[in-house]
Amino acid sequence: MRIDILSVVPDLLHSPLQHSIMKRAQQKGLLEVQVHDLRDFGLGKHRQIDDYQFGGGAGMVMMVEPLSNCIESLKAERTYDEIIYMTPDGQRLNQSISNQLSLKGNLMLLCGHYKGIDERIREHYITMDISIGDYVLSGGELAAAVVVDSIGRLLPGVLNDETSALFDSFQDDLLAPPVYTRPAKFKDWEVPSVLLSGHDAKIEEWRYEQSLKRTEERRPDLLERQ
Ligand code: 6GU
Repeated sequence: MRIDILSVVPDLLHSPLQHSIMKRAQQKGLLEVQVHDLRDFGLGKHRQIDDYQFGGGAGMVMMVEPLSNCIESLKAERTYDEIIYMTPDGQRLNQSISNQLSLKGNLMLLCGHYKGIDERIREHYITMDISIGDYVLSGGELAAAVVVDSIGRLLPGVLNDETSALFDSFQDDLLAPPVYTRPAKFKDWEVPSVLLSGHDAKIEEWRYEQSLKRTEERRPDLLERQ
């Protein structure tokens, strides 16, 4: 999968995608992420990319021309399955959306800033709008990093144990069960004995019960969805 990210603060995106699982995904050639600096498409001597909004009001708007030029230059190279605008007024990201996006070939993510982008870009290029939750971030970059991470780890071959994404919280609309590692006893805190029993079927049953209990207690809304 290839993901192109358009940003006015490309540095914000470099570090989050260069560690751990995202690093491995890229090293294995399963994921290619290219970050594009919108300033490179800015107009005039000052490489202008934003301007005052028509009709007045505080806050700058990202201009149509630099955005269009950047998007067109990428579209000339390949076909995009989705051109996604990262915005608080988008569809709220969930595991189901990440699963669907992980099946695509080429994605473009456009990070908004300031008051947003000229609406004509949304009308003519954007095929999907994503928000990562009901709060406002200074820009779409951190949200884009969240999207890339959640998609990247789902690509076949990225996780070491191919099955492990299947047991993630949310993958079946249940939260993940508690986990423990050595030692089996610390102070007088003991690991549930079933996990030490070696009885696979009992362990699986216990984990499922714990998932259900945890979901009922913490996120009953997930159970109502089923
Ligand atoms: Cl995608 N962008 C911004 N600026 N704020 C957000 C968001 C995105 N998702 C939640 N808050």
